[in-house]
Amino acid sequence: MRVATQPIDGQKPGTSGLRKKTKVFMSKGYLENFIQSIFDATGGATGKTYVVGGDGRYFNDSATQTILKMAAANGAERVIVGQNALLSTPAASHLIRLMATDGGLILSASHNPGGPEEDFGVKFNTANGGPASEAVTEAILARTTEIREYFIADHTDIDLSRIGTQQIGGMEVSVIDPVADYAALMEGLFDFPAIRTMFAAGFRMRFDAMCAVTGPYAREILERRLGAAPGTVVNGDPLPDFGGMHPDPNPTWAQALMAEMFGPDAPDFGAASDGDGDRNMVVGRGIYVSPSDSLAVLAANAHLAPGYRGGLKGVARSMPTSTAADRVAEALGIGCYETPTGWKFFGNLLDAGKATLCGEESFGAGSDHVREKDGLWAVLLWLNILAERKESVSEIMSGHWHRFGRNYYSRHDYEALPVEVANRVMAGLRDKLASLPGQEVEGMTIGAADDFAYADPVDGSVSKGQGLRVVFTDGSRLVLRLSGTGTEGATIRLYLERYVAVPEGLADEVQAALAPVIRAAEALAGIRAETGRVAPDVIT
Ligand code: VG1
Ligand code: CO
Repeated sequence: MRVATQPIDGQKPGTSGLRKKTKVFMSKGYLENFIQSIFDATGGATGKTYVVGGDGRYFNDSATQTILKMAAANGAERVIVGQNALLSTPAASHLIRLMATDGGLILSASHNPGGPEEDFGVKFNTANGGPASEAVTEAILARTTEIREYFIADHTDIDLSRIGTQQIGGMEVSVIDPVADYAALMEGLFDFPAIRTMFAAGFRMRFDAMCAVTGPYAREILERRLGAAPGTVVNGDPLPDFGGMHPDPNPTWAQALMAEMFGPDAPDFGAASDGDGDRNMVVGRGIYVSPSDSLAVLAANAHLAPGYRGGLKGVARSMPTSTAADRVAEALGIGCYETPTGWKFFGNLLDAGKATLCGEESFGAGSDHVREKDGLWAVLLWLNILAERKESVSEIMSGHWHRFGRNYYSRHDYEALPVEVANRVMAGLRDKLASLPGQEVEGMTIGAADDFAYADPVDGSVSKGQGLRVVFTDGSRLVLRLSGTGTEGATIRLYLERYVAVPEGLADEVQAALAPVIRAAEALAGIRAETGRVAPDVIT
């Protein structure tokens, strides 16, 4: 069936897909226009196969039905969909590759809250399993501005609870177990017997799935296959509103986990994942591991896991992520790449075999096993390392810092700012960048300052305006950029880093260690002065 439509403003994909208020996505033609634009901008859907699934948030199921009917009407040959429309982002990436499909549609606004009053989102991944490149998202956006019609099959809803094959006209719909293939992939990468032995010997863990998509994956892998005690996984049932929680695994939003890990009788290891299962937070007994440090530790120890025994080809990190991983890459004698924020920039490096491990300061880590960051993968690699080294998380961190030095690191988020105020702060700093080198602030000398631009070493494409950075001669850094995943106002992210070659000890207060850099940021960018805010909304 052909339906006439009109272009809708603002369908511009951000850092990771198109995210809007759920009500906006549910409004007439909104989802349909965007999906049709994806098909149109990528050469049509005729004869193609896709993977479809989402994180279980409100509207996930009916959006999936719409997409299935649209794929059928656009001539697709087959769609593989997770049972009950569920698929974590890394599991979807794996299926796209495993089944050699033409791409996938992932329904998620990731770590943003879900529900009728909250957020919804759609990500389009290409045949390599990774997020669409900027060139593709720009073509999709261009199509949304000229779209006049979309196609949708007049068909009853598919029973997505029933595993097996059904038809919509000439298109096959394969409803599959969302967990099985992913769990098998993990079993091939990690030493499950060694981890199982560790659990059998009394190792205790808490995994907070935050009522999001990772629950069924974590229960199957941690409790059933690895023998972790029943109840290890909490908040393990995906709920349309994530149980009212904010499924963002950081110390602020995963408060209950943090309290348990820092409380009496804490388990040996704690972890949490986000809405769509691509993020992870790792906590030891009484010690929080920053994502930047986690990436460095994973890089330094990955060879202990069977999947990485041959060593790493290289490491890549987003520009705002701390340089802790760079020190490991240097010691290992492997390549190190610095990309803009967002997983789409890692795809080429992974495809070209330049990098094996990638990571972002925003609780994302992953490898060349898929083309997305992967929360549970990071947790399993940590478990494999713990099982091999037979040390606690704090012993591993302390050993790492003594060997490589410590990159104190923190991110300060100022959320829901009026857009013009946020833009003014950014413009203020951007305008003075050229004059900064050589200046002294808070006893530190500025060595370099720029607006980060990235030239992709594989395809030569250039991405400009990826964050303002100020680097001091002692290796300290501050970075300022605007979030590209929010749905309300603007969020300024301030990233802070200070390197200390000989760390004084584990107990060091990170914010105190970063105090001079925090003061320098205020002196240079004046976020608090300009916004009237007295403190960040979220500190990670
Ligand atoms: C944030 C993070 C970024 C991450 C992106 C998607 O983007 O900072 O590192 O890749 O979310 O993650 P932004 O533009 O708001 O800073 V997810 O878990 O939403 O797929
Ligand atoms: Co996510």
